[in-house]
Amino acid sequence: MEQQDEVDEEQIHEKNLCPETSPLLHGAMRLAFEPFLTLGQVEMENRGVMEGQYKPGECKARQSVAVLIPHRNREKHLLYLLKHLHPFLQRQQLHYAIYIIHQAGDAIFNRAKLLNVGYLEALKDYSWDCFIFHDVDLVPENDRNLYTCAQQPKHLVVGRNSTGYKLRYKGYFGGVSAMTKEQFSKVNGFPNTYWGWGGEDDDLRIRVQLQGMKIIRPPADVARYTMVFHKRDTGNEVNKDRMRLLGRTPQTWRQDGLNSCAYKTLSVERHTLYVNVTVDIGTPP
Ligand code: UD2
Ligand code: MN
Repeated sequence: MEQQDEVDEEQIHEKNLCPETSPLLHGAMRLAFEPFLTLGQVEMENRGVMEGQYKPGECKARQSVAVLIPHRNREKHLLYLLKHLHPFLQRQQLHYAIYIIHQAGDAIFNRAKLLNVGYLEALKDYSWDCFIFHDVDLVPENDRNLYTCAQQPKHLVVGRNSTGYKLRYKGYFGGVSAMTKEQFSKVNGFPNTYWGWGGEDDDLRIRVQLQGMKIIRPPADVARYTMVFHKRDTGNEVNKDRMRLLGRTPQTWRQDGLNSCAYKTLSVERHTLYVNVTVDIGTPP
């Protein structure tokens, strides 16, 4: 394994860096959600992807990006996302991998903690430059919305179909966001203590602001998503404690985050189109 990596690195070294703007981009595209789509079909359409990972053949990618998707019981959404995201990322000429972080059991859901686990587990495979924290049900509509990291944390969802493509509120940082390895470790990642729906995205924004960083966004006409319709899941009830927790973030962020993320990895399955990490993240105290 080790040796194989070295050979690959050498071959890449001889390639030129990919252009700043990929010549493969299409811009805005119509998305189709075919009811009879299968995983096998999506695999056939993405022959360059192995164990969830892809490197452009034609040039050396400018960034290595891990896409982290928290997941439980949304198989259809996952299939649609894989269908659209793989070609989208390939048109951006990125070296990338897709990680699904699957919460085991049916206790209350914890999106933020799953994303911390994804970050820690993905770094065991490769020293990724950039992490994309990605809802399973959001499909990007325009490939000029680059899944790369910048000098500042980046929020990629300005608008989506269900909210008239308007930013929901000024500090909104939910849905899909991009942070470098350094930016995310500087804020100690997400909190682990938000169980159920809501608040965890605002907590991450507060962490970012406490470090003097500023959230940037692509232009509104580019940062557009379709959210596949869904109702609130059972096991992800509104977190009634979220406002209280958010008030305490300046006091808690140092103790609650990457450095306190305790979990048990139950399995790591390397499927063709994604790495599936099944994890026991426990239950609220
Ligand atoms: C919003 C945010 C989301 C998050 C959430 C509050 C947008 C577009 N998204 O999403 O980022 O901040 O509010 O927690 O504003 N999930 C599962 N199975 C479950 C429950 C959740 O896979 O049973 C995952 C899945 O990736 C989903 C994400 O968690 O997309 C967020 O949950 P949601 O889609 O139910 O919440 P939503 O759309 O209000
Ligand atoms: Mn959703």
